[in-house]
Amino acid sequence: MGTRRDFFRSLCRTVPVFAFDQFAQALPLGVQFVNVAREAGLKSKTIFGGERNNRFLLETTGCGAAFFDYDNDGWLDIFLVNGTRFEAKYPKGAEPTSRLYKNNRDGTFTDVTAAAGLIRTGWGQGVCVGDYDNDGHDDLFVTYWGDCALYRNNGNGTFTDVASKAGVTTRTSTGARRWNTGCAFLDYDRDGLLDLFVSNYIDFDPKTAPLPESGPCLYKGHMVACGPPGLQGGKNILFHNNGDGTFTDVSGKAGILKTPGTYGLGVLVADFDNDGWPDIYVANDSTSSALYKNNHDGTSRLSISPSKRESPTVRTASLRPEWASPPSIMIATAISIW
Ligand SMILES: [Ca+2]
Ligand SMILES: [Ca+2]
Ligand SMILES: [Ca+2]
Ligand SMILES: [Ca+2]
Repeated sequence: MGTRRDFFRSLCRTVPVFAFDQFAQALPLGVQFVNVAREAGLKSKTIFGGERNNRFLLETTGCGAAFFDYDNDGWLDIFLVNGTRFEAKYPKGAEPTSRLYKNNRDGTFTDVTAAAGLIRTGWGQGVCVGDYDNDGHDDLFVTYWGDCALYRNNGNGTFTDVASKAGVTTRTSTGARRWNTGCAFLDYDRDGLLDLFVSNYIDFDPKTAPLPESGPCLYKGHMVACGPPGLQGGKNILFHNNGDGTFTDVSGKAGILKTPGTYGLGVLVADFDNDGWPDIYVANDSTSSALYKNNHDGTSRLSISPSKRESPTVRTASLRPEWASPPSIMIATAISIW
């Protein structure tokens, strides 16, 4: 940590959650931001749900972004996740897609999405960056409602989605469609290979999801779809990197599933207790957040304990009092409701 690149990477991993000490170091008081997106060429429209009305909870979260140097030229490029709309019919070739912008080194960017092989339309959510195969080229994991994408960086300006082959689509055996949200690459067992954590909001099915007219939920006088309280919370996943291009779901033996179902959103990885092993923080909607302490115990080194849950409305880390000087956490939830 400490470099500008690390700082931006922390943003990419955890769209709604930032490590406050990183944030404070990088942005001194008095800094002023000017929106230069249009002048810089970042003109693609972010699409996520209905333009005038949102019927489903799924339409309310929006998308993440990543700053990373995909072509190793020393200049940060930008990947913007995009969503779609239930009701819209797009002409072929005009469907919304996530975007990769190459840094032109003059304050502007060029859209290289198609050339990079990153065209895909779906309900994209979050993105995290990591070189999971240690070839020197940063790869992308993009979460979706439905199958996630693991874009292997081919090192020549193109990417290939290898999620299926790698075993990280998060597709369920029951057919339930996970609403994957935040994600993070981390080497939880310190074997030199980046593992992958994916948070889940709920398993969402529009056929059974509450609608605004089904009541009785109101927001500022308007009928809105009820949730997430009352809905079955999702289960987070920890994937172990096998070192051969595949991953294994170790959520059960790692203790990840011991956490009651929650409405997981952003994910932050940091060594909260300064023991040299990365821990995992998940910002949950409407319930207390979860802090998974890495136990690095014994031969398996897989045991990670969920933090003790606190009162239902508290959105803070359940930091253990004996932990010395843990990094502070600032939470900015990405949820927007009408
Ligand atoms: Ca670059
Ligand atoms: Ca790589
Ligand atoms: Ca590992
Ligand atoms: Ca630790």
